[in-house]
Order: sequence, then structure tokens, then C-alpha cells
Amino acid sequence: MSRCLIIGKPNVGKTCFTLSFAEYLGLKEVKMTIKQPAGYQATQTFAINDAREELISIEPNKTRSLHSIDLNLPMGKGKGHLTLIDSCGLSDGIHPDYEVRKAMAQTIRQIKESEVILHIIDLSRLFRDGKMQIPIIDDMVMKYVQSPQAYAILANKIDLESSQKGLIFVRNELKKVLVIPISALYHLGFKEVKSFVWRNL
Ligand SMILES: Nc1nc2c(ncn2[C@@H]2O[C@H](COP(=O)(O)OP(=O)(O)OP(=O)(O)O)[C@@H](O)[C@H]2O)c(=O)[nH]1
Ligand SMILES: [Mg+2]
Repeated sequence: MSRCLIIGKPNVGKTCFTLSFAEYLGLKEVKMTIKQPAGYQATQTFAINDAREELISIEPNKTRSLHSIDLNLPMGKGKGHLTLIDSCGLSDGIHPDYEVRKAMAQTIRQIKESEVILHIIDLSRLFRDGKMQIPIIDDMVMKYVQSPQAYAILANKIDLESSQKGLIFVRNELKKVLVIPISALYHLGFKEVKSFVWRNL
């Protein structure tokens, strides 16, 4: 079994990616295990479009716990098992909301308990203080992940015009890391994400 954690800043598209990728892998509905930071666990089944409606938001920190989807995948002659885990977004500094701080701590704990890390960044939001920058929290996450964990950056929102400069910047800045450009909204780049995940199951 491999656990694949979807991590990144709030609002970068983690939930959108998790649901779209599960759909791309053949699911029409998702059975989600929702694990609260306090330890309570519940499962809920959604049609993918209902899950989108309920779980994706333009507001940051919509996701405040770990949301896991189990997948059984045909692999060669047998079956592989993969758990996709959506998580609470991480941000710089100390968040004012206690619930969000607890959920961020839960995300950080899950990093060490996952074999595959898909780290999403929003290419359209890299311009800060007059220049392009890799956000501090993303830099910290990159340093925290350790071999033999499989790690890739999913450079999201390539469907937006404003993301093109961001992609050039990220490719230049992160030469040692696998960067896969994607659009979680339009399922772009998923073939490459799938082969990366498959190589590491
Ligand atoms: N244009 C565009 N918008 C996207 C894409 N992926 C996500 N979004 C939008 O980005 C916003 C945030 O998406 P979410 O999936 O909720 O982001 P998240 O990272 O899970 O956010 P939190 O749970 O709040 O941390 C929503 O308005 C999405 O529709 C994409 O590939 N392209
Ligand atoms: Mg979310």
C-alpha cells in the first residue's frame, strides 16, 4: 500500500486535484475517510461532482482535516493499492484560528507517514513584493521531505494566462526537483502525474 499526500498552501487546488485525479483514475464516486485533527474518523461517499460542490472553495483553508480516498488499481498482472490524501493547506506564520493550526500540524505529521508527496503550487500567485518568489512555506516543505520519499511539484493552474511566467520561473528555480505542470480544473498533465505515482508505488 502507498500513501500519496497532496500538500501545499491554502487555495492552490489540492482538493480540486485530488477529486479530478480520482476521476481520471476511473472513479465516479469517492468514498472518503475524513480524519479530524482530534482523532475522530468518519467516512462519507460522494458522487465526484457533489464532492466538488461541497469541498472546493475559493476561500482559503476550506479543507481542515485529512481526506483520504482508497484506490485499487490494475497494475501489470495484479492490483496496486493507493491512498490519495488531501490535506489542510500550510501557510507562513502562526495562523490565528486554533482549528486551522491543529489541522496544519496534522498535515505536517502526515508528511513523514506518506511514501509519495505531491506538492502543489499555484503558478498564478508567485508574484509578491514586486518579484517572483517561491513562497517560504513551500521552500520549507521541500527541505522537510526526505529520501526515500517520492516527491514531485505539481505546478497548477497552467490554464491561466498569468501562470506562464510562473512556470518559467519555477522550472528555473527548482532545477533539482521534478516539476509537472498541471491544471487540476481541466485534467491537464495527469498522464505524467500518473506515471510518476505508478513508478513509486
Ligand atoms: N483556473 C484554475 N483554477 C483552479 C485550478 N485548480 C483549482 N482551482 C481553483 O482554485 C480554488 C481553490 O481550489 P481548492 O481545490 O479548494 O484548493 P485547496 O488547495 O484545496 O484549498 P484549501 O482546502 O482551502 O487549502 C477554487 O476556486 C478552484 O476552482 C486550476 O487548475 N485552474
Ligand atoms: Mg482543499
